[in-house]
Amino acid sequence: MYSILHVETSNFYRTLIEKICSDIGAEYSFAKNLDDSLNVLKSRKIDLIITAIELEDSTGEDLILKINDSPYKNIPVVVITGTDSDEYRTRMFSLGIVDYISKKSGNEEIRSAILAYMREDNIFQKMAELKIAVCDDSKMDRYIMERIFTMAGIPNVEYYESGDDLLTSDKEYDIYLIDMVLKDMIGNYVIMKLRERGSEAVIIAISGVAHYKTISNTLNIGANDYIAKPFNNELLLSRIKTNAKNYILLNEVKQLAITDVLTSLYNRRHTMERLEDEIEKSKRYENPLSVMMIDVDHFKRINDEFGHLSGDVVLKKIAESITKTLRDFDIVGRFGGEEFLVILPNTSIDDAYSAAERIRKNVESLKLSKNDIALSVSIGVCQWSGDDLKNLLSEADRLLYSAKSNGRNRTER
Ligand code: GH3
Ligand code: MG
Ligand code: MG
Repeated sequence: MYSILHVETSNFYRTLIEKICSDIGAEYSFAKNLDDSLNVLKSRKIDLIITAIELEDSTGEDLILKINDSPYKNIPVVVITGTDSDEYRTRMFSLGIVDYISKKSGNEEIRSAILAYMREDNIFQKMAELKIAVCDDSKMDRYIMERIFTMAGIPNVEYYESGDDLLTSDKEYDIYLIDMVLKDMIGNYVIMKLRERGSEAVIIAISGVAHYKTISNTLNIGANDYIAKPFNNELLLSRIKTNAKNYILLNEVKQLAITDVLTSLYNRRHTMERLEDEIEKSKRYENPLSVMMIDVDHFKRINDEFGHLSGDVVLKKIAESITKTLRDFDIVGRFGGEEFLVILPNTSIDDAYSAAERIRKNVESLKLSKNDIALSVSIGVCQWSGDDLKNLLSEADRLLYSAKSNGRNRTER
């Protein structure tokens, strides 16, 4: 949980910030003076410090100086104060605070500032899950970077001393930090190779050579950013953070673009794209490929009897059940309202039929808690026989409709 230490003497602001924290789901700790603040910092993990200027026994400035010289120096500090002048602001920012909010700002402004820091922290947590590769032939620089990452609490970093080691390892990373002058090749070659392979990772070039032509060329061939050596720890980290943030947000958007909101399955467009890919793969490797078209039986009745919202719950449950029944590499998409398309790579019609029967039986045994709605699906399943995508889908559809006309809760092949 995101945790805030508030250092303040006014009860009014104490109540205000405490209320904001409880609204946004952050943990609130309180201190009136320097010693209490340090005790709180010692006793629990704090993600953000908010301090006033006038404290019981000292000033916010004393507190910041004390923190800057302690193990807590990386915790962001925000000053909220009634004392406001350009000179004072400048002095506070020069001590490394991240924000300066005037007490004249409305509650909304204070609230959204705190919320923004909380989101930032959330991104940082996600960043800790990213895989990072450092490729640098200098042992010293690898060592420095290792220290920076360790101190920042970023765990998944691997180090390579040559471009060849990196390119021949079959590992993929989310972020690459690549020294431009390696012993065995130039960094640009490594970047080009990574992009050629289709990597959409963040690539940050690092170099002591800072000629504008070199830099612009490196960015043109596919680096996202460039950092000059010798680098400043904090600056290196924030450049990585900024790039990681864009990368995380972009991936979230990409994920949203292929996902069906209700069921979290792939949406129709993405399912079709995947089917095209799988048909291509089957052609190339001559593997069998099968598909299923699944449709919920009498779904209209479920909506009519129990309401649209219960209908939605049913769809989610069925989607979950289908996914659970299949293997990880099978592809499940929501094709229409209550219709699902399943792609089964490397699967013959016999195996696909057995899988379909498992799905059918699992759905049949699903129970919706209070109403005991009887659920079933009909399934058309067929193997790709060299036809194009359209014919494959109409064949699956035709089989689905004969399952319907033959009594529903059936699989036809
Ligand atoms: P059959 O056994 O022949 O498939 O009958 P059915 O009632 O399932 O088929 P029909 O195509 O007549 O009705 C499908 C219904 O699914 C109609 C539509 O309102 C409902 N539906 C489509 N999308 C959603 C959705 O997202 N949520 C809910 N609750 N209902 C949906
Ligand atoms: Mg139906
Ligand atoms: Mg239907």
